Amino acid sequence: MPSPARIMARCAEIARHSELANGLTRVYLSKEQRAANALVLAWMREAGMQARLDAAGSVVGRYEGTQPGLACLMLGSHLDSVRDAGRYDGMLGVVTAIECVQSLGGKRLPFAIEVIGFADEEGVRFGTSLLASRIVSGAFDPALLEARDKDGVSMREAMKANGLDPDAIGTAARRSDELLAYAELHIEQGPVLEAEGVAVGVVTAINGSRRAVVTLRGMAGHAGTVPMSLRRDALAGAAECVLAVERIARAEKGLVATVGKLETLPGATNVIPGEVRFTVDCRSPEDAVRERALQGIFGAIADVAEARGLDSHVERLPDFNVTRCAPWLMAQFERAVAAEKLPLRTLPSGAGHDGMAMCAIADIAMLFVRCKAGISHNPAESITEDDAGTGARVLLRFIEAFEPRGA
Ligand code: HGY
Ligand code: MN
Ligand code: MN
Repeated sequence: MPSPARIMARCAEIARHSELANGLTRVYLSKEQRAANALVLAWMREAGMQARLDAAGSVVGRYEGTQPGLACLMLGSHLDSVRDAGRYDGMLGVVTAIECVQSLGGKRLPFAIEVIGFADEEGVRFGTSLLASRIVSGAFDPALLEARDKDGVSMREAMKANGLDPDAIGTAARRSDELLAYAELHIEQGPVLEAEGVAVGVVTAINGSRRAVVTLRGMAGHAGTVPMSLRRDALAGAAECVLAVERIARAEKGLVATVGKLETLPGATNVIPGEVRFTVDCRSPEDAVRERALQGIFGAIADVAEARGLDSHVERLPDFNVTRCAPWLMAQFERAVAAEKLPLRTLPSGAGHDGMAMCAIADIAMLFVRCKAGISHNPAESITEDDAGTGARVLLRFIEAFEPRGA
């Protein structure tokens, strides 16, 4: 049986690899990620898998089926984190999948199992989410190799510093005939399961999302000499935009929009901000609602810029439409939940996940595990050892009873 204690201990152990002295931040291609990858590679081998890094730096473990080379049930999640994160977002899914393979105790199934720890899902370092799963699903845009992090290091340079060949990144892509399905265990990151006293939930769909980077340019000036009537204050304009984002999102049920990052230039107490760059993250269970809201947001930004004599530029980042989980896979998770004599709860995911990219090459499914007060992207993120065990037992039942589509 899977060991809940070992799952919790391993999530704690990975969490120690952080660029923060007190807290967890682990970004793509960092030295902290190299250390975490080494741990996960060792655990995969201990569980009887061949384990390797793929060309993008994601960790991949393979457990052969009854004969070598069979198509695989791919289980995964991500090993990077947001800034000042919790220790379960991503890591729980990878650690639990390894624990389930270990629990097979050498038993071979009529399919292979692969466990993948995606190296970059949050997009903290280079600003683009689902980077590693888009590479695996063949949707990588090579222009991203020139994206630079906050220190001016390009993805290309960071890959080389990690011993990876940027020009070989395409070899990490997988063909759809190699995968029977992609399944991910993840904390809910929301309050529903806890509110209803349910340990696990079967995900129906992942809300669609779009990110954008907005730049407002005004005129830097002396804080002591420029009269208020003559200012083109980029930060005051950005403040109006942030409130417009909130107002537009509040007007529609199920819609959420967030300005998570805002940079002010030149950033001195006695200088009127000449330039501001901020992010917009907009999501909805309905694509049309999200797109309509974004048109409203971009229109409000243009109006504020015009009224204040600011220049505005909106860079739209890739968007992901609502991603539906495959009913044939949901049914197999529901059977596993029933076999554990647990109440069944199905629910959508407000958070984004790698399945939004992996659906390009495989049908996807997700199993949520209850988390305390729904808190996530926050060091207070937590789960109970009991729920870690419940999630693992349901995932193990799903694996052992897995029937490829049309079987
Ligand atoms: O942003 C998200 O929903 C995910 O945590 N990357
Ligand atoms: Mn996350
Ligand atoms: Mn996540």
